[in-house]
Amino acid sequence: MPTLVDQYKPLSAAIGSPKLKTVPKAIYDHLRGFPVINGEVTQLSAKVREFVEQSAKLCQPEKIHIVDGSEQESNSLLTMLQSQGTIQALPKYDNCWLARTNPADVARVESKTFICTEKREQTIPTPKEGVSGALGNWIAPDAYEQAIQARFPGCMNGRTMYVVPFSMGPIGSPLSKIGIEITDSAYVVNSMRIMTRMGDEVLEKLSDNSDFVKCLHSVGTPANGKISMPSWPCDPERTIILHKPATNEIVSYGSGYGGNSLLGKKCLALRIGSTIAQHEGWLAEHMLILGITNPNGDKKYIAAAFPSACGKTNLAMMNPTLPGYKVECVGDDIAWMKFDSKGQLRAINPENGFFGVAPGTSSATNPNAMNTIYKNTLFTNVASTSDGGVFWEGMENELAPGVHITDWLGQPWRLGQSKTPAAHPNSRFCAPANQCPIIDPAWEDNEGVPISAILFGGRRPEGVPLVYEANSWSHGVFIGSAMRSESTAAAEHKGKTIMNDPFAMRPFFGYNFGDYMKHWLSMEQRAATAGGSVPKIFHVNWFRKNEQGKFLWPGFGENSRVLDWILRRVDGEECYQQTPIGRVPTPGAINMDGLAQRVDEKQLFSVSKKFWLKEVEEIKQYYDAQLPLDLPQQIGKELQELRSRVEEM
Ligand code: GTP
Ligand code: SPV
Ligand code: MN
Repeated sequence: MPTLVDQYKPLSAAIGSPKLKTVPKAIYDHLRGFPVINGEVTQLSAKVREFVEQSAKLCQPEKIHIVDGSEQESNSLLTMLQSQGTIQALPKYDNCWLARTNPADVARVESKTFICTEKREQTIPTPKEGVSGALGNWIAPDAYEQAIQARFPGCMNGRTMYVVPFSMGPIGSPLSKIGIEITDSAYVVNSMRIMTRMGDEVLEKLSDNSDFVKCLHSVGTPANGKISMPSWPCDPERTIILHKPATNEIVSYGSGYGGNSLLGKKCLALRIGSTIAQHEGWLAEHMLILGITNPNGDKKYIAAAFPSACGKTNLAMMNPTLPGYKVECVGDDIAWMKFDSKGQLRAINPENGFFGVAPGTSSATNPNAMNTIYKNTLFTNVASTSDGGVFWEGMENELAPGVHITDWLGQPWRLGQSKTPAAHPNSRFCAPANQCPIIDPAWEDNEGVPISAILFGGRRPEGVPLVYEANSWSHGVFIGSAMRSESTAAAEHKGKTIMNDPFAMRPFFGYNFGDYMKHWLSMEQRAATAGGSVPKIFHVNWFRKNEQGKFLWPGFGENSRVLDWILRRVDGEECYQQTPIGRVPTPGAINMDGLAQRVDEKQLFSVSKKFWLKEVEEIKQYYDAQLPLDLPQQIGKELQELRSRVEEM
């Protein structure tokens, strides 16, 4: 009889697994007979070991791989993924890879995402009778268990179960949180290595009774057992993303895509994160963080919440067109923010990489992103070129002459002729943050960077000015709660409709949005008690259009002109005029010197009574339908006051 070690040596060699650590047999017994092909069980704290054992018992993998985070490990997993046809090499660049997913698995699935609490109203506001709630999905504890039992038993049969220890936030920062993701996807392991701090170093931080967020993920297998695309197994029919804040648990089944499978991101850092933040008195938000230095050398940090695919990555990495300004990037998607002992709001980026929208990214619009992604990057669902590179909509001017393009589905594609997009509209690059040429020197500071202003924004083709400032903190919280935006390809929504997306968090709230607003309102007192104050709040809209459907504002680097005005407002300059909706720049206050395109400032800043009466009415209808019982009084009052001001226009 060969020993277990002998038995599995050839297997691990076959998949090009990293060095097999010889493990005493007793340890296999500990993991109930599941062979461990990488790492050592003794590395695991008691609680982690228990979680791994329970997961293995449920999922019945062929073997277990404790991920160490090394380059050697990553390389061998990439080689394996390549031999399976999941990824292809992009020899034009350095260590870059392209994954093509099953076309049925290309975005987050909001309708299949649930939060589990004892009572429904802990998760979602109670809508008006006959109205379906649009602020998250609740699942009862017994249904949660059933959902798991209907999908997970034996789901990793014949597969490797990877144990991924990761830290959201710099390892050891008092603001960071540790998670353990168990997954049967090597694509996920490699993506997590980019997006989080991952591997041995994280395990070392966990003592026997340290807590961590338990994340269980499987790409699944369809109920009929037929995997339609073996290079990208998934189970779209039964996909489900579950969260249980009471026990800090995340369970995801059926999808390998982004926010559905890289569980540190939206699941931990936002949904579970927001519930932890509520208890601990801080904020977990869908926000970029940037540092901006003005020509006098004065540096400030700004956080901004825009819905998915509405410009966070672009703003976070912008090259200002205004002379003398410098922008540096702390993070492009998520901010964890807490008032320090002096009452100054401080933010960390819990992530370690960028999972950015590819289409629209180019040397003209975001050169810093382009200079980040040509090494050590994992692309998903972009098009490829015959010279071993990538292509997507927006890169037309960067094509080498004579190259052929293969679209994201693997079909030949011709510029100017093909009727379908070359890259999926939600195709992404996954690249290490420290490769960004303008990464902020303080981006990994344990204490976080001081935040001077908070921006809300969205895609508003009509009626909403380029920028306006809230009159007060509670007015700002109201503006966040009333955010709306044109839907994008980042989730499963069809067509372009204006959707409510409060705080850009609609898909990511971990608890009742009414309580979330109360939590935000309470920050003013929290700051004051500590001897500080809350940052100013602004609303921006880069996407207003004229009658011909053309953008009124050039956007991208030109947005520095808006940031300049915002910074001057933070410094107390009287460069605003009061309107019913808030404070807008006085004519001429936005620096338009040297702007390449002529801008219709009047149209860009106009605040129309007709539009805003309708907007106020629609916000009211939204609150009445979605939050008849849960709307904080203060927010109702802000809406009332806005209505009166608009009526008096
Ligand atoms: P998620 O990663 O989904 O959260 O998206 P995001 O908010 O980071 O959006 P991103 O910066 O990737 O931008 C999405 C799309 O909006 C891209 O196609 C950009 O080219 C486009 N975009 C970004 N900023 C601007 C702008 O200032 N003006 C215009 N017109 N388009 C912009
Ligand atoms: C978003 O949709 O806001 C993203 C991409 O940042 S995902 O990670 O898929 O959530
Ligand atoms: Mn996002």
